[in-house]
Amino acid sequence: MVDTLQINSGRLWGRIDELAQVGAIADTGGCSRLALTDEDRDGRNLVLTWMEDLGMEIAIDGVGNVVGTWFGDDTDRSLPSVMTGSHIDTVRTGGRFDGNLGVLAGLEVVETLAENEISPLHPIAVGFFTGEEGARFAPDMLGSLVYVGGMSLESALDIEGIDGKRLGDELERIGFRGVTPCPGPIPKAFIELHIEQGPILEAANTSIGAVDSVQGISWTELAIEGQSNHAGTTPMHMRHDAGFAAAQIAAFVRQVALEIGGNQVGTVGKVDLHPNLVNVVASRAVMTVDLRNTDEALLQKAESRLREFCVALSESENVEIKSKVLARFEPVSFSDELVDSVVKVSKSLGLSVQQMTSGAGHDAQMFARICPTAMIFVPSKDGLSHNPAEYTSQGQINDGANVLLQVLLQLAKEQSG
Ligand code: HGY
Ligand code: MN
Ligand code: MN
Repeated sequence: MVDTLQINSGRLWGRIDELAQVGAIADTGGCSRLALTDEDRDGRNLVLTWMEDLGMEIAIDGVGNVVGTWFGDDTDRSLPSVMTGSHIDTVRTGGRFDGNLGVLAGLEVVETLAENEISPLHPIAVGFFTGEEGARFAPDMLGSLVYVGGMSLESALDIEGIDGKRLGDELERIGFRGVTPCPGPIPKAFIELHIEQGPILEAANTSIGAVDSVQGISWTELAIEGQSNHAGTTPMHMRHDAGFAAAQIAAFVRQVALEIGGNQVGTVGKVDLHPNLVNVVASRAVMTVDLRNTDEALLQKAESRLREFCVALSESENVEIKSKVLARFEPVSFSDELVDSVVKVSKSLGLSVQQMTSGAGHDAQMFARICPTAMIFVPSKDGLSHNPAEYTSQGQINDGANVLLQVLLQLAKEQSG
């Protein structure tokens, strides 16, 4: 009986642990696998092995997205896949669940169907998409953006990383410059399981989040040109201090987020000073600003407040400030019907569930451009993520993966259309 089918919790937990050993951060449960590094390559090869062991047909596209497709004995190969997946690249201080859970739970669903000889009508595809974090090569959700046709392959390959490397060269170097064309085949539907990475579900003591939207994202790089000078001899009124300007901007980002209030958030996560020495007034600062809001108009307001602040600051400090957009995605809404099925399946499994938006960006928000899409969240302990101490219990993982199993089965066993 498919309704009572359950995933193998121990097997999924074991794979999460095994993948977390790749790029493991010592003395923590976390891992560091920035996109297209050796660690990412090793993680990719491990997951590829698991896909091959499941007899999946593997497609690697020009930007390194990997999609494994599984066909049951009675699957109609002419039908579009029902797709799930996420990412296995991490931030530098990554946890073991962010992204990895969605990919490995997808494989677990396939293995559960295969060992129970259940053959859905539609093929089931599990993907991991290149550079979802955007931390090394911006924007975030890069691979899935190319997969859905939101960015050309050529422009993606020419993206320069924070270390000056070219994305296409790194893809070649790790052996994941595939030949499958981009954009990729349009799935019947896309459903992604992910940890919440925030405090909402835990605070509400709710097991499942039925995610109906993703907030807007605005990433800007600011390059501030001042003048290096002696930290001791230069009178204060003669300084053009890029370090001071960067600090002012970081403080302003916090201030404008609090002033706008509501769902507005903002942070400065990266600042590089030059020459970065104790006794030299910094001549140059390169920094990033991450602004987000569920409301597009308010996000634009935050962006224009930042621009105005930078204009005033460049005059008062007599520095030049140049800005470059690293990522800009408007808020995205998911398919009501698919969100509803996440709610219904959760309830049928006796799980508490609430509808919610996502504060983080996800590959699903790109698939929402081409097919019915939704997400399933499970709680994050203390709301922590992008931190090696990120944690979700095995029971909570189990709940989320069983919801994914049933939603995928519903989608895959019906006739399309
Ligand atoms: O930045 C994000 O929201 C995601 O972690 N890529
Ligand atoms: Mn993620
Ligand atoms: Mn992340």
